Amino acid sequence: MTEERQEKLTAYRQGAQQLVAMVAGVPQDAWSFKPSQQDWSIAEIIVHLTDLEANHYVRFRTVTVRPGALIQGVDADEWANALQYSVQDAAMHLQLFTLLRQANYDLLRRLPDSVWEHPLEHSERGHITLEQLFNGQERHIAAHMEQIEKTLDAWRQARS
Ligand code: NI
Repeated sequence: MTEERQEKLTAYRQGAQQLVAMVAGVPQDAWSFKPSQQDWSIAEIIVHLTDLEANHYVRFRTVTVRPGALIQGVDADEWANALQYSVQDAAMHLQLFTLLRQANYDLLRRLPDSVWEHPLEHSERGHITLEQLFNGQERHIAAHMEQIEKTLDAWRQARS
């Protein structure tokens, strides 16, 4: 295992803890607040993160077992609307996210180097490796944690 990959795996695992810590500070009233009609609420962001983690639960396993597998991308807004993120139980999803990420981390940290090079065919990103797929998912949470901060700021301003 390269040092760089080890660091990314650690960051990936810590991402769940950071999200849980951040959300613990969000008042219950703020969870469903939408800064605008188009923006997601914090609850919807949590469901989105969980759906992507669940997708990657399957993707990481599929590509480990079957190199060259076809992986279907997710249109985030399409999923949010069709799956009614706004009425989903976000607190339950946060628990699910934490478990899925823990299970993914436990799988990934044991994979031999050769498996990290397994190719896959992503419907939007094209021909990539398992390592590139993981790197994308590791980075995904940061932008949404920033989005949660901004949404919370907007909620505070709307109340004052
Ligand atoms: Ni996203």
